[in-house]
Amino acid sequence: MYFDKNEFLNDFEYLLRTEGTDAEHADTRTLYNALSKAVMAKVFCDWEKSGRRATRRCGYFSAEFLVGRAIFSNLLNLGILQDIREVLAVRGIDINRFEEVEDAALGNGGLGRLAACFLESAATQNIPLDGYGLRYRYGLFRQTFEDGCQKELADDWLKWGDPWSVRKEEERVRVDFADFSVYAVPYDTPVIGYKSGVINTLRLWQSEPIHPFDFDKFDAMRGEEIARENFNATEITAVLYPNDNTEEGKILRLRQQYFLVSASLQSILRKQKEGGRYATNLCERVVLQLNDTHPVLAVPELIRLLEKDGIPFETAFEICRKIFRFTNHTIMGEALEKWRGETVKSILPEIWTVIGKIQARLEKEGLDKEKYYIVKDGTVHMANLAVYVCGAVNGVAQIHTEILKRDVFKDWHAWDENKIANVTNGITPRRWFLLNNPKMAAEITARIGQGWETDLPELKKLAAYIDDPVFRERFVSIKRENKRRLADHIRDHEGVDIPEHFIFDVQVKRLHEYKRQLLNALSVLYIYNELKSGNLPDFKPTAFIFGAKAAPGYYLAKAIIKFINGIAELVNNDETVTDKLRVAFIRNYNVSYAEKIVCAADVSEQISMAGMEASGTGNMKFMLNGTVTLGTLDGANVEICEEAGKENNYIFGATVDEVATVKKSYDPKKILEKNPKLKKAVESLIDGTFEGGRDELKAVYDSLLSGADADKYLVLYDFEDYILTKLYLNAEYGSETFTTKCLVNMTNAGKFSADRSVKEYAEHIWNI
Ligand code: 26W
Repeated sequence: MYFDKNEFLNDFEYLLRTEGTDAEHADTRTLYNALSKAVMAKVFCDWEKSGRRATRRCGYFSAEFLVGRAIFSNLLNLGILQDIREVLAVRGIDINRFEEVEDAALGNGGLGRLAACFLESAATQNIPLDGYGLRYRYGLFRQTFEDGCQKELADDWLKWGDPWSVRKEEERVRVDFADFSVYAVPYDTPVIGYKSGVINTLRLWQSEPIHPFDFDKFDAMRGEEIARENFNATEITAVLYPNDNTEEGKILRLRQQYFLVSASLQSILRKQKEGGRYATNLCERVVLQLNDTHPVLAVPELIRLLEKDGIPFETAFEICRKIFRFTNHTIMGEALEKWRGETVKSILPEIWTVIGKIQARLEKEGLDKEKYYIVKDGTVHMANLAVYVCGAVNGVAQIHTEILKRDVFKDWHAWDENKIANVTNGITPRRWFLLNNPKMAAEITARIGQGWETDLPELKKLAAYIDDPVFRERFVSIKRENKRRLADHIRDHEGVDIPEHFIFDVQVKRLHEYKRQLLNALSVLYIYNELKSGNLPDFKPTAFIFGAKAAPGYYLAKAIIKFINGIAELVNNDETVTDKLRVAFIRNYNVSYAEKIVCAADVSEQISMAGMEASGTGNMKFMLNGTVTLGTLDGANVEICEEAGKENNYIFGATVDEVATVKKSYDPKKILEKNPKLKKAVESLIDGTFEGGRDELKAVYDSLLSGADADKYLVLYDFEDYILTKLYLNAEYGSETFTTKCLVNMTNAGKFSADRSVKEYAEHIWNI
């Protein structure tokens, strides 16, 4: 891309004038929009070219794309971040002002962020991958706390404008439901590869009424009808469902899913028709990756569309097998989507008919009906539909894929043992290292040269510097600087002071029982009690930093937030421990906050019960930034240990096999009997230690000790090993050994680049 600073400054200032302002007077929003639009004007040409380059492309169908803030990452990838910083400085504008711009949070967590990383990596690696998703009016809720309880606020991300997208009015399509129809209007966003010249597309669909304003109806005073049509249409893409890992068979969600896949398929088919080629040739040019079950209605919808064009069912089915691929992201039963047949039938009757045909085809294969079904007892099982039809299915980390084969999809695996494959997740090292940790990146480049940014295993060359005192000193002091920056941010935003010499022990991720924030919380209380009793004289000062959103309807998750906020208040207001202990629950954890956190952490807590976390990707971000993992042998932690050595991390707890054994005869009460200090920490939930939230805390207590499923996630079982490992880490912190462990992790993070993941998909799954 051609770039000239003076020319750019002219463009930028011209755009400001069209808004009736100038660089000196414009507010952040106006500056942001003018700057972004000026950059957009520069990329159009390359964008156009990239779109025409490949004959075979992959479409990544996903209900979520958690892209975060676009501006810095786009400038970095275009190679003009420094230039723009200077151009702005000429007019007295500090580029960091744009940190005010809110994230596009069109996703819940891991699955949505993975989709965003994959798009960036694909563009960087010149892989023709386009995203297809939904343009939610409101993204994931903003979180605040009131009396320690989570409160949700609407995420009005569009108030900043959306200068990185282009509305493609002429490419709109109609989507029909049984009861009404709507338009789907695409907004295309460029996905800019890192210094690759390649720009792919993220296409997000917005729902709109067919008759924006119907004069006939208006004249006939049928205002209510107009309002109803407007509501029906805009409602579909109004808001992102905030559930992560729990299924909630809501009709509106079904509409969203169908809207996404119908619009995307129609626009893809339309392009194939334009090229004078169609249907059967589709298989040569298009492959579609289904990101979990959310877009799986694409399967019957494609069959429906092909049948309409005169292609027989069986041929259409074979086309689907060639075109569709499916990724599973969780083994949690409650997250495997199911739809009532009656619901599907009433809203999408033609889809219901096609699903019936697929079920009939499955029955003809002569398999055991108890094991192989798509519709059973009037319920549609979306994962089974995906596994039956898609040409390939994958899990997201080795251990997860093994569990899919052995357990979740065991019968399907027996039916076709070549269908299930593994592609371990990855993260983009551009956003998660170059951008958020530029000083460390510069130190690395100074030693091993450029190239590692797009070939992350090159980091292994750093092995030669791990014992170099100068390099070690640089690592420690840059980490210290990052910690200071995070501490400033936390002080300004959360009102908690964290001295930079404290150990920054961090757990940030969605709140879920299986992720066991409660285990961490209990350990903090335990340490607090021990400090008060004078039992931990050598304990090194530690700040426990939490960040997590709970699904609004997830009672226990919210109760755990309340509990942790209670602990924070107790600890932070107790002068007898201020020099040893701080607790901060940061508000509204999101992508931009994560960028500040992962380069400043000393400890990365990845403590899910073994077998539960499909992969995790936060774990990779911390590792890459030179942070040790305090974790279980779960998800990608297993592979982190393979790469960096188990001895260089702090691994504890029951393994997948042990979990299975323990669960056969588990009595959490017995654990408390044997461990009075743990018992004290647990009983603080009910003994009046905390004011307020009595019912919530009691519910947390009961989840550990009452009923047949008490302590489902073995919090109490794993506690002892956890606290010992945590204290062992605390003892090692600050030593040369500890610094070496950090560096060994950074050096061996190469495998976890999303560049590697997308290349594996391209080669083994997409055949691109
Ligand atoms: C229908 C409700 C629902 C919502 C979200 C069901 C399932 C989900 C996702 C599958 C949850 C999710 O984000 N899973 C995470 O995916 C990441 C990317 O592969 C993994 O790293 C995480 O381990 C996994 O929890």
